[in-house]
Parts: sequence; C-alpha cells; structure tokens
Amino acid sequence: MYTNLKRTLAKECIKKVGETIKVQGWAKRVRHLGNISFLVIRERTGEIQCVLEGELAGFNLETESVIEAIGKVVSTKQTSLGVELLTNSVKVINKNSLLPFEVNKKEINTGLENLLNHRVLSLRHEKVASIFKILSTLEEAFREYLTNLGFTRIFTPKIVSQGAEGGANVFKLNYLGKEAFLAQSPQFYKQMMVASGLERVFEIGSVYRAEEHNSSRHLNEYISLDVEIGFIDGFEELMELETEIIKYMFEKVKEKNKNELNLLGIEVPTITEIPKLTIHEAREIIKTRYNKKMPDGDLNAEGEKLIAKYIKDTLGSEFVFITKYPKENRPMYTMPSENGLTKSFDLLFKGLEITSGGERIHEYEMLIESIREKGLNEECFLNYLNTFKYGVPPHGGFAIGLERLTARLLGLKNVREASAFPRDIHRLTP
Ligand code: AMO
Repeated sequence: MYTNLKRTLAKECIKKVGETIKVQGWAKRVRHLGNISFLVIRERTGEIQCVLEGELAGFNLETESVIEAIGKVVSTKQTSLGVELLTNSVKVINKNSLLPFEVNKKEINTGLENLLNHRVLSLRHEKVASIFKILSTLEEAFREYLTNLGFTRIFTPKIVSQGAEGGANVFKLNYLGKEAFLAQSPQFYKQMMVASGLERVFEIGSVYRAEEHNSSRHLNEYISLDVEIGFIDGFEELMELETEIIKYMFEKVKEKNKNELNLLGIEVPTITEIPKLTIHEAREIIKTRYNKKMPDGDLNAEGEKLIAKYIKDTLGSEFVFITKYPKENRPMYTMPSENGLTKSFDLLFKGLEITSGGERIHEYEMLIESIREKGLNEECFLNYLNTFKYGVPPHGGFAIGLERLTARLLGLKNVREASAFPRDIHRLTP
C-alpha cells in the first residue's frame, strides 16, 4: 500500500503533519516502555522519533542499522522537530553488526587512533561530523570570495619533477621509470599561471609532505588553499587580502553552521584588523618576556604559542602576522628586502602557523642568483625559470592549510581530527 511513497527528510516532517510518510536513516536509539517503544532515526538533516505501539513495540534491532519507517506525522512537544511519527511499519534495510565503540552518546569515548581506524563510524557522531561540515563551509567561502573578486580557479599537477619548497620532506615516486615527486605545493605552477596572463589565481588541492615526525600539527597529505596575484603594490597587500578572505570565511561559518558551532561549543572570533610583528620583534619579545631562545630567524612551536599569548593579552587578537623573515629561512623564490630580510610573512592563529606567503622574485637574473645562493642547481628548475624570460609582473601570494585552520577554529588538539582520512607517519589506511 505504501510502496510508492518517496522518502521524506527529517527537516521536512514539520510540513507534513497529518500525512503518511516514509523516513529512512540509521537507528540511533530504541527505548522500550512496555507496550510502547520509541525509535530515533538519524539522517543527514536531523533526527525523527518514531512511536511504535502494539505489536511493533517489541521491535528490536542493533543501533546503527539502516532502517525505514512509515507512519503518520503528528505534532508533539516532546521532540526538537516538533513532530513524531506514529509508525505503521518499520523494516531493517541493512543490519549493523557489533560496534567497536558507541557513537550515540554525547561524547565518543575512545582514543584518536581508534576513532581514525573506524572513521566511517566515528563520523556518524554528530560532533565529529560537524568538523567536516564546517571545513566544507570554509572551503566554499574561500572559493566564493576569490571567484567574486575575479580570480580564476586553477588545477595544477601533483606529480612533478622537482620539489617547490626545498628541504627533504618530498615523496619520491617512480614515474614510468623516471624519478618524480609528489608536489609539496603548487607554488611554481601558481606563479606560472599568473605569468600566463590570468593574473589572479587560486587553487584548492592536496599537497604532500614527507614529514617524518609524529606531531599534532603535521599531515603528510593536506589541503592547501593557494592564492597568487600579479601586479601587487607590495607584500602588505597580500596580508590585507588574506585578512578579508578569513573574515569572509568565518562569517560564512557563523551563518551556515549555527547548529554545528553550538554542538561543539565554539564561538567564532570576530576579526577586525590583524596585528603585525616582524620576526625580529617577535623574537625580542620572547627573549625579554619569556626568557626563551628561539631557532635563528624563526619561531619554534613553543615560540608561536608564546607570541600568540602575548598578542592575545595585549591586543586581544587570536591572529598575528609575523613578517620579514631572513633570506636563509625562506625558499629561493622569495623577494628579498633590506638587510638580508625578505618580503614574506606567516600568519599564526591561536598559536599555530596557518599560512606562509610573500612577494616573489619576478626577475630572471635575480631568481638565478637566489637559486645559486641556496646552493641549488638551476638546471633542475629550467621550465619554471624560462617563465621569467617572458615578462613576469611583480607578484605574490600565500597558502592556508585547510586542516590547520579548521583545527584551530574548532579547538581540536590534533590536526588529524580535521582530516577525514589522515596520512601521517604511520597511517596509510583507511
Ligand atoms: P608552507 O610550506 O609554509 O608554504 O605551507 C603553507 C601552509 O600549509 C600548511 N602546512 C601543513 N599543514 C598540515 N601538515 C603539514 N605537514 C603542513 N605543512 C604546511 C600550514 C602552512 O602555513 N608555497 C608556500 C606558500 C606560499 O608562499 O604561497 C608554502 O607551501 O598551514
């Protein structure tokens, strides 16, 4: 009799009072109270309570089984939807077997490794799923903001002949008998696309870093939100643009993810202006205030936390730009400035670097010199270098680590929590 009924989603039930509908989802919980039982079905738009009476009250099943119920929608004050289903029939579409941990309690009571080992199941928990709904909004807002400004979205190769960022953390692979690498960053290609005449480009894509250490901040594969712009007036312009992008991303999360933010108990910071310190100033503050020695020309993880605390205490900001790193601490493509420094910056959010960026060298001879100064072989960069023979405008850009941004915003202790299927020093599955 009901076989032709289309599925109704939980969020639509309120409009169907008095009608017979079909709902489908996962069985979250069944409570038996004598000759009446309450079955809660969870799906992507919410939860619907099904009232089972008479013979149906004895209905039993494993929670998390896939289930379908048909019945009449009635108003009630007992559920957050304001309705429940007086159930006529209920059937198990696909049975669940034993769960490795409970996903329907307020908190998941298991460690991160177990949670990642059983990722599909842990994502059934509302709080865990909320992380990825918010991450999705951040990505969408980034794309939307730049598209509205006339940027072109680009897609560049992830199999490359040369690492762009230098250092040892590059994955080698066998490319049909030739040595190749997984891209550490779309750096060279985004610059080449600016030079092509597109001028303003962005890319959202996976990048790969062979990180050998086990840390709460590093993934071996992460999503890089990359921006590159031609005809800039100076590297300050890049920080202004990034501030506006992050403001927009946060506003969108506030607007679209009220439920998720509520569940996670997160208040999204309101950004006005982001303070700036040179790396020299930041190091001085850490030395005089906290008596800590930092690595040359840089901050370590402890330094990033201390400077974030200082900025929060003195200026009330969760963000700070650290600028003008020495040449030795930045890649060969970075535009130098006075006294051996560079036109570069990092952005810290709640004590963690979420962005690097800066102005790039756009003159061929200067770039060759910079490559040589780093002790690198220009022969390895021929294709990239050739671009600079054809008239490249002053340009610059930056990259935001999407998982790091999400993890900081949501107060997650480990960046792996913001990656659905993280790749880390030990993990290649699921
Ligand atoms: P950088 O190497 O600093 O710069 O990376 C930019 C941002 O990417 C994120 N990130 C990571 N996230 C998770 N796990 C990792 N192992 C990891 N490594 C980096 C961080 C970091 O700030 N080409 C330049 C960017 C540019 O100048 O445009 C680059 O890739 O959030």
